[in-house]
Amino acid sequence: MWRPDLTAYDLQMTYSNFVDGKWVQSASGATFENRNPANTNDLIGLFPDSTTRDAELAIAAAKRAFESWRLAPAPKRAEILFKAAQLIAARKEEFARDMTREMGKVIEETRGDVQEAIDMTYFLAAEGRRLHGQTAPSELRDKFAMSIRQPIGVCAMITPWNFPMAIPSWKIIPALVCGNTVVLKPSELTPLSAMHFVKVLEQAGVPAGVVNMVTGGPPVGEALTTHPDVAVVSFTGSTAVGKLVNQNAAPFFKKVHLEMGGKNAIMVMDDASLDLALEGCLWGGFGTSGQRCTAASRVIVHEQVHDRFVEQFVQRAKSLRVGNGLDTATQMGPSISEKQLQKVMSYVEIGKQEGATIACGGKRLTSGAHANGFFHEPTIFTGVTRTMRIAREEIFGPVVSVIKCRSVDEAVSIANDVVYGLSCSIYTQDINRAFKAMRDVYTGIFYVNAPTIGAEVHLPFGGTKATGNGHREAGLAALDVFSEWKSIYVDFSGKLQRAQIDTENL
Ligand code: UN1
Repeated sequence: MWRPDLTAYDLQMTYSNFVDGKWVQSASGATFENRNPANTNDLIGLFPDSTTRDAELAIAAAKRAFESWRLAPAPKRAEILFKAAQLIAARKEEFARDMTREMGKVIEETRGDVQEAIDMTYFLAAEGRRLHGQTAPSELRDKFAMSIRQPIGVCAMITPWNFPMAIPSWKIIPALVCGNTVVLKPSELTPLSAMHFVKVLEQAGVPAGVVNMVTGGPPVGEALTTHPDVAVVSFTGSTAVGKLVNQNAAPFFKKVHLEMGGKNAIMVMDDASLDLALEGCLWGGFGTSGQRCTAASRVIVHEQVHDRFVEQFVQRAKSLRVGNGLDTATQMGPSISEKQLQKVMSYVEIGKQEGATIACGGKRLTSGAHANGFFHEPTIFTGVTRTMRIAREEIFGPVVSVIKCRSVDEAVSIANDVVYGLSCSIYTQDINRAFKAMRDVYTGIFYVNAPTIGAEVHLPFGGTKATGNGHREAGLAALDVFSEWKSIYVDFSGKLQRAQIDTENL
C-alpha cells in the first residue's frame, strides 16, 4: 500500500502487526524505531506503534478464532507446531543474527535463544498427543469419574526483550497446544525476533486469528490487561510492571501468570573447585551482559577462599571482550538501551556511595568500537554487605556484588534475604552442604556446581516471592497456566445416586 508519509527507505523496513491472519499497519499509522544497541546508527526497522483499537481488533479476531481452534483435535494442532519447529530450525542462523542485531547479546547466545524456542516448540507440541487428565473410580456404583484439561480462551502475552524468541515460545506454544488463541505484545526493543516467530507459525499453517501480534507500548499493554474478552494474561518483565498487570487484570478475575525480577546468588564454599566456580560466576554474572532474570548478580563467597576467588574473578572479568555480538571474538555485548545503561550506571554510583569497593569496571565504554552503543565494563563490587541496595535490588546489567560469608548457613540466609526468589546455586564438593542448601534456599530454581542461568525447557521455570505469583512456565507446568481442569462424572446406573449420602451401596 502506498504511504505518502513514509519514504521509500522507510517503506523497505516497515514491519506490520499480524491481526486475523493479515499483516497490517496500526490504525494510527504511527511507528517506532528499532535500533541496534551495539550501534545506534543501524536502524533495523519501523514497527507499528499500536493503539488500543489495534489491540481490540486483535482480541476480537482471537475470540472468533477460538471457537474453531478449541475444537481442532489436539494432535492436529500439534502437527502444525511441529512444522513450525522445523521451519525455525532451518532458519536458526538467520534468526540468531537478526536477534543479535536488535538485542545485542552475542551470536552464540542468540543461537541459544532460537534453540530454546525450537526445543520448547518440540517439547510442548508433543503434548498434543498427551494432555493427560485423570480417571478415578467413583464412590458410587455404575458411575465414571475423570478430569480433562480445557482451553480457556484468548491469552494475552506481554514479553520482554532479553529472550526475544524463547520467551514468546514459552507462552505461545503451550497456549496453542491446549486450544487457546493468542495476542502477543512483544517488547518494543525486540519486535523483529517475535515477528519471525509469528511468521513461522503462519507459514506452518496456524489458522487466521489464532495467533495475533500487536507491537507498541503501554497503551497496548493496558488494553490487553483490561479487556473483558482476554481470559489469561501471561507477563514476563519487571516486578513493577508485573504489579500493574496484576492490578489491571484483577477486577476481571483474569488468570494472570507473572514472571518478574530476580536477585540470584551463587554460593561458593571453601571446598568448591574454584576454577569451576569462577567459570560459573563469569557466565552467570556477565552472560547476556547480566540481562537475565536468572543472572547471578550476587556471589556469596566463603571467607576461607574469598581473597583468592576475588583476585581471579576480577582478573577474568577484566579480560572479557566487550563489543558487537556479531563479532565472534566478543564475549559480552551492550546493554539493551540508553535507559537500561543509565540504570546500570546509577547502581554503580549507589554501590560507591554505600561504601562497596569497585574491584574492576565501573565505567561506560564510549570510545572506538564502543562509541555508538550502550556498552559498560564488566563490574565487580567487593566488600558488599547484605543490606546494601546493590545486594538487594535487581540491576539487570553487568554488575556483580561479592559478599563474604562464614558458613553454608550464613550463605543460605544471605541468599534468602531478598524480596526475589528465582534462581540460586551452590559450588561445593560436600553432598551434605549441597542438600542442605537445595532444601533451604527458597527459590523456584536451584543448581549444584553450575551457575544460576541455563534452565532447560522441560522443567518448570519460575520463582517465589516477588519473582512470581505461584505459576510456572515451561515444563508440563506451563499447561496449568493455559488450561483449566474440568472434572466430569458420568452416571450410567439409570437412577439418582447421591454422593456422600447413598453410602450403603456396596
Ligand atoms: C530470563 O532471563 O527471563 O535459565 C529467562 C535461563 C534461560 C532463560 C532466562 N534459559 O537463564
